[in-house]
Amino acid sequence: MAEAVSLAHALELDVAFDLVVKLRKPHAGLLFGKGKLEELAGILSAEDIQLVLIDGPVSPIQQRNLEKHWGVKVLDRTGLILEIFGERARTREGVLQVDLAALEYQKSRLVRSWTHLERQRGTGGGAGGTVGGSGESQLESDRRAIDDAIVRLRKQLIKVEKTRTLHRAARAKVPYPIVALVGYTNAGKSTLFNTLTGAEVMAEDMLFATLDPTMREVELPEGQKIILSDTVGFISELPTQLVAAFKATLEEVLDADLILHVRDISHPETEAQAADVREILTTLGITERAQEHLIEVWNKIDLLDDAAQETALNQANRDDAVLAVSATTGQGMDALLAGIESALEDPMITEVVRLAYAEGRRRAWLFSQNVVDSEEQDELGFLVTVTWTTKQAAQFAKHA
Ligand SMILES: Nc1nc2c(ncn2[C@@H]2O[C@H](COP(=O)(O)OP(=O)(O)OP(=O)(O)O)[C@@H](O)[C@H]2O)c(=O)[nH]1
Ligand SMILES: [Mg+2]
Repeated sequence: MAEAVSLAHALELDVAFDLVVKLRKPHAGLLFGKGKLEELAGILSAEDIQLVLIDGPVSPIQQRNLEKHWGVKVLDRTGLILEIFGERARTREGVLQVDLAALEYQKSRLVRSWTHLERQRGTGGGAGGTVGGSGESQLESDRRAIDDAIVRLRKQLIKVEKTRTLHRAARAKVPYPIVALVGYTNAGKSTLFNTLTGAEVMAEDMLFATLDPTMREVELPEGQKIILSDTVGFISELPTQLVAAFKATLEEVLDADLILHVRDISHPETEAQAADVREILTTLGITERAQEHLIEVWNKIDLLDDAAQETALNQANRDDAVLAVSATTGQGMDALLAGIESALEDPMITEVVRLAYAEGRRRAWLFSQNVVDSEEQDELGFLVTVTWTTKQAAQFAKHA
């Protein structure tokens, strides 16, 4: 509920009241049972409420019926998140991506309603038949209009993405590894980005403060330079339309040499948030092995009490893949930079290894190391695509 309220605040809405409603069985047409429906109607009119946010999925029919019944606007979680993204989008690509996601959402919610049927053209007797004449219903023409708009947007997006691919290619010529910050919204990615780069990206106690990716150069203690990237945060039940629309942007994350998973370790739901982030990374095509290679940055340790802070620091001491920091006080920044440096010394690389049919044992070794992405065969033997560290590559070479 706290998160739902934060989402509302992200749109600068005044939250008049919040309520957890237990639904034993959602009503198909109205979501709520009769009693609850009237109880809520009473509160809505007493508080003069204009908008009801339902933090979960609401079917198009339920939404329409509830709006009619209560005389207010109803938004579900996906609708709300799309609104926030719509307000935040700044770059041309961001705007196009959000528009596309919103249209996909709208399309999935077109329902046959009475008003639509009444406006049906080309059917019905008499003079009605001359209007439009196609016999096409309003619903069908709405759907077609949305489809047309989607096609237009996709074309524009492809153009913008091409430009960005060029930029990316230019960056690839710079021999600096890319380090990407990912994490749940409000985890402190932008604050960390600012602390590490001296930049002034907007960092606020607000969900989805960042939408468009930002990159900056950072020098590590031993002089190695990297490019650090800050990007949009994740949230549980991130609308699939948004994941799809932002795929191009997020794919840059997949391309990073190292991913830092920034977590708000002081948040009561930190474990669930981390699980959501991992799930979204998987959806984006980040393999399990690549995820094992990422570094977890446990942020906001300044907010933990002494005992919890000690536990976090101990865990970070034991585990190379965990670093405990505070982006606001600067605690742990040196260790973080050093951690990035050593992780980059042994980066994951993907390559194709050729093996003759006689090299069954070497092939078995690859599988035992869990580094195989895929495999093909030709008349000479196996072509094994592997993702591994340089250390593993060297071990494999020794097995020759
Ligand atoms: N106490 C404390 N607060 C922090 C720390 N890091 C970030 N914050 C606060 O957490 C809030 C969110 O920080 P952001 O940096 O905007 O978070 P983000 O991950 O970029 O969020 P999105 O862009 O919305 O995904 C801000 O109010 C920060 O001041 C920290 O280490 N300690
Ligand atoms: Mg941010």
